[in-house]
Amino acid sequence: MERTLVLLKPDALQRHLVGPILSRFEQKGLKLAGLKMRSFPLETIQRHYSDHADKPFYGNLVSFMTSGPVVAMAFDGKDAIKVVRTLVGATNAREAAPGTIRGDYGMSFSNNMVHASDGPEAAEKELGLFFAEAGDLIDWEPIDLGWTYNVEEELS
Ligand code: 3AN
Repeated sequence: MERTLVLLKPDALQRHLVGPILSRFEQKGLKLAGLKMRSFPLETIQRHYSDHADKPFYGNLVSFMTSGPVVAMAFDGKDAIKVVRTLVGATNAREAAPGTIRGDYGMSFSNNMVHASDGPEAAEKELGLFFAEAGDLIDWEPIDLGWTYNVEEELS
Protein backbone atom coordinates (compact mmCIF):
# COMPACT_ATOMS: atom_id res chain seq x y z
CA MET A 1 0.00 0.00 0.00
CA GLU A 2 1.16 3.51 -0.80
CA ARG A 3 0.22 6.80 0.87
CA THR A 4 -0.06 10.14 -0.92
CA LEU A 5 -0.86 13.75 -0.12
CA VAL A 6 -3.72 15.71 -1.68
CA LEU A 7 -4.32 19.42 -1.07
CA LEU A 8 -7.61 21.08 -1.91
CA LYS A 9 -6.52 24.59 -2.80
CA PRO A 10 -8.33 27.79 -1.70
CA ASP A 11 -10.33 27.92 -4.97
CA ALA A 12 -11.85 24.50 -4.21
CA LEU A 13 -13.12 25.81 -0.87
CA GLN A 14 -14.37 29.12 -2.30
CA ARG A 15 -16.25 27.22 -5.00
CA HIS A 16 -17.80 24.74 -2.53
CA LEU A 17 -16.12 21.78 -4.21
CA VAL A 18 -14.61 20.07 -1.15
CA GLY A 19 -17.37 17.45 -0.95
CA PRO A 20 -17.51 16.55 -4.65
CA ILE A 21 -13.71 16.33 -4.94
CA LEU A 22 -13.29 14.27 -1.76
CA SER A 23 -16.03 11.93 -3.03
CA ARG A 24 -14.04 11.20 -6.21
CA PHE A 25 -11.17 9.80 -4.17
CA GLU A 26 -13.40 7.92 -1.71
CA GLN A 27 -15.58 6.40 -4.42
CA LYS A 28 -12.51 5.23 -6.34
CA GLY A 29 -11.65 3.04 -3.36
CA LEU A 30 -8.83 5.05 -1.82
CA LYS A 31 -8.74 5.05 1.95
CA LEU A 32 -8.74 8.38 3.78
CA ALA A 33 -5.87 8.30 6.28
CA GLY A 34 -5.75 11.98 7.27
CA LEU A 35 -7.87 15.11 6.88
CA LYS A 36 -7.04 18.62 8.03
CA MET A 37 -8.36 22.10 7.19
CA ARG A 38 -6.02 24.98 7.97
CA SER A 39 -4.76 28.33 6.83
CA PHE A 40 -1.28 26.86 6.57
CA PRO A 41 1.67 29.12 7.46
CA LEU A 42 3.56 30.79 4.63
CA GLU A 43 6.67 28.79 5.54
CA THR A 44 4.84 25.46 5.09
CA ILE A 45 3.61 26.47 1.63
CA GLN A 46 7.06 27.78 0.64
CA ARG A 47 8.68 24.50 1.72
CA HIS A 48 5.99 22.53 -0.08
CA TYR A 49 6.68 24.34 -3.37
CA SER A 50 10.46 24.72 -2.87
CA ASP A 51 11.12 22.87 -6.16
CA HIS A 52 9.32 25.71 -7.98
CA ALA A 53 11.15 28.52 -6.13
CA ASP A 54 12.94 29.69 -9.30
CA LYS A 55 9.87 29.55 -11.55
CA PRO A 56 8.17 32.78 -12.70
CA PHE A 57 4.82 31.66 -11.25
CA TYR A 58 6.21 30.84 -7.77
CA GLY A 59 5.24 34.14 -6.13
CA ASN A 60 1.66 33.95 -7.39
CA LEU A 61 1.44 30.29 -6.46
CA VAL A 62 2.51 30.92 -2.86
CA SER A 63 0.21 33.90 -2.41
CA PHE A 64 -2.69 31.95 -3.92
CA MET A 65 -2.07 29.01 -1.58
CA THR A 66 -2.01 31.31 1.46
CA SER A 67 -5.05 33.36 0.34
CA GLY A 68 -7.47 31.15 2.25
CA PRO A 69 -7.88 27.81 3.94
CA VAL A 70 -6.60 24.61 2.40
CA VAL A 71 -7.82 21.07 3.05
CA ALA A 72 -5.00 18.54 3.32
CA MET A 73 -5.81 14.87 2.86
CA ALA A 74 -3.80 11.66 2.95
CA PHE A 75 -5.00 8.69 0.94
CA ASP A 76 -3.85 5.07 1.05
CA GLY A 77 -4.15 2.49 -1.68
CA LYS A 78 -2.30 0.26 -4.11
CA ASP A 79 -0.31 2.59 -6.39
CA ALA A 80 -2.12 5.47 -4.64
CA ILE A 81 0.25 8.17 -5.96
CA LYS A 82 -0.36 7.29 -9.61
CA VAL A 83 -4.07 6.58 -9.11
CA VAL A 84 -4.62 9.98 -7.48
CA ARG A 85 -2.62 11.84 -10.18
CA THR A 86 -4.74 10.15 -12.85
CA LEU A 87 -7.96 11.17 -11.10
CA VAL A 88 -6.72 14.77 -10.74
CA GLY A 89 -5.81 15.24 -14.42
CA ALA A 90 -3.53 17.60 -16.32
CA THR A 91 -2.18 20.77 -14.65
CA ASN A 92 -4.00 23.09 -17.05
CA ALA A 93 -7.64 22.47 -16.15
CA ARG A 94 -8.77 23.75 -19.57
CA GLU A 95 -6.91 20.88 -21.19
CA ALA A 96 -7.55 18.23 -18.53
CA ALA A 97 -9.56 15.26 -19.79
CA PRO A 98 -13.28 15.04 -19.00
CA GLY A 99 -13.80 12.64 -16.12
CA THR A 100 -10.79 13.99 -14.24
CA ILE A 101 -11.32 16.40 -11.36
CA ARG A 102 -9.62 19.30 -13.10
CA GLY A 103 -11.30 18.39 -16.39
CA ASP A 104 -14.75 18.37 -14.83
CA TYR A 105 -14.56 21.30 -12.43
CA GLY A 106 -11.96 23.80 -13.63
CA MET A 107 -11.03 26.39 -16.24
CA SER A 108 -7.65 27.60 -14.99
CA PHE A 109 -3.96 26.70 -15.08
CA SER A 110 -3.21 28.22 -11.68
CA ASN A 111 -6.54 27.83 -9.89
CA ASN A 112 -6.62 24.12 -10.57
CA MET A 113 -8.21 23.11 -7.26
CA VAL A 114 -6.02 20.17 -6.31
CA HIS A 115 -2.42 19.32 -5.57
CA ALA A 116 -1.31 15.69 -5.56
CA SER A 117 2.16 14.32 -4.79
CA ASP A 118 3.99 13.35 -7.98
CA GLY A 119 6.16 10.53 -6.65
CA PRO A 120 7.15 8.54 -3.54
CA GLU A 121 9.85 11.04 -2.50
CA ALA A 122 7.47 14.01 -2.83
CA ALA A 123 4.74 12.13 -0.99
CA GLU A 124 7.01 11.44 1.95
CA LYS A 125 8.21 15.05 2.14
CA GLU A 126 4.72 16.52 1.72
CA LEU A 127 2.99 14.18 4.19
CA GLY A 128 5.66 15.17 6.71
CA LEU A 129 4.95 18.86 6.11
CA PHE A 130 1.15 18.79 6.36
CA PHE A 131 0.65 15.91 8.81
CA ALA A 132 3.51 16.54 11.20
CA GLU A 133 1.66 16.17 14.49
CA ALA A 134 1.14 12.91 16.37
CA GLY A 135 -2.24 11.39 15.55
CA ASP A 136 -2.61 13.28 12.25
CA LEU A 137 -2.46 10.09 10.22
CA ILE A 138 -4.56 7.08 11.13
CA ASP A 139 -4.06 3.46 10.14
CA TRP A 140 -7.42 1.75 10.06
CA GLU A 141 -8.91 -1.13 8.14
CA PRO A 142 -12.05 -0.49 6.07
CA ILE A 143 -14.38 -3.49 6.18
CA ASP A 144 -14.69 -3.56 2.37
CA LEU A 145 -10.94 -3.89 1.72
CA GLY A 146 -11.36 -7.51 0.65
CA TRP A 147 -13.96 -6.43 -1.92
CA THR A 148 -12.14 -3.35 -3.18
CA TYR A 149 -9.11 -5.53 -3.91
CA ASN A 150 -8.75 -9.20 -4.80
CA VAL A 151 -7.62 -10.86 -1.58
CA GLU A 152 -5.41 -13.58 -3.16
CA GLU A 153 -3.89 -11.46 -5.90
CA GLU A 154 -3.56 -8.07 -4.27
CA LEU A 155 -3.74 -8.32 -0.49
CA SER A 156 -1.52 -11.27 0.39
P1 3AN B 1 0.81 19.68 -10.82
O1 3AN B 1 0.05 20.26 -9.64
O2 3AN B 1 -0.11 19.35 -11.97
O3 3AN B 1 1.74 18.57 -10.44
P2 3AN B 1 3.20 21.31 -10.97
O4 3AN B 1 3.73 20.57 -9.76
O5 3AN B 1 4.03 21.32 -12.20
O6 3AN B 1 1.73 20.86 -11.35
O7 3AN B 1 2.98 22.83 -10.55
C1 3AN B 1 2.55 23.14 -9.28
C2 3AN B 1 1.47 24.17 -9.36
O8 3AN B 1 2.00 25.37 -9.88
C3 3AN B 1 0.35 23.79 -10.31
N1 3AN B 1 -0.66 22.99 -9.66
C4 3AN B 1 -0.17 25.13 -10.75
O9 3AN B 1 -1.10 25.63 -9.78
C5 3AN B 1 1.06 25.99 -10.73
N2 3AN B 1 1.67 26.10 -12.05
C6 3AN B 1 2.45 25.21 -12.67
N3 3AN B 1 2.86 25.67 -13.86
C7 3AN B 1 2.29 26.89 -14.00
C8 3AN B 1 2.31 27.90 -15.01
N4 3AN B 1 3.00 27.72 -16.15
N5 3AN B 1 1.59 29.02 -14.81
C9 3AN B 1 0.87 29.19 -13.68
N6 3AN B 1 0.83 28.29 -12.67
C10 3AN B 1 1.52 27.16 -12.83
